[in-house]
Amino acid sequence: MIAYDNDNIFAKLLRKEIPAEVVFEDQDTLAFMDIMPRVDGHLLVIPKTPCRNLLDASADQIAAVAQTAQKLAVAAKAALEADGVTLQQFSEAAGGQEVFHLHFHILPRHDGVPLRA
Ligand code: DGP
Repeated sequence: MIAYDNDNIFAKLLRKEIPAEVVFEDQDTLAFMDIMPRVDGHLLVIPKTPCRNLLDASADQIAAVAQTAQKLAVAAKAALEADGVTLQQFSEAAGGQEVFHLHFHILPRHDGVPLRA
């Protein structure tokens, strides 16, 4: 496993070195708007503790992030009157990961509206 990089952008965001549009926070997780939304209401959920991706995550980190993701999926679907929700997670560059701190994408979906590239 590749070592966790403390200078990744979400680590900086957790240290409040860069701003974020935070929508939810609890003891273990933080959720904020994606800066390059692929759909209206595109959210990201991250654990507050260091974790590179799903391949590196503890059971506690997965549980915490999944619980927050479910909470926010339900809330976002209701708030945006969406028809469904897509949850995505990319691990390592080959898997499409660009920021190397575990995150789940929450993408509220409306019938017939594709994800932006
Ligand atoms: P990926 O690692 O491929 O799952 O994608 C990373 C996502 O993080 C991408 O949708 C854009 C988003 N992102 C990158 N930099 C920032 C940032 O500085 N702030 C926020 N809010 N989102 C970011």
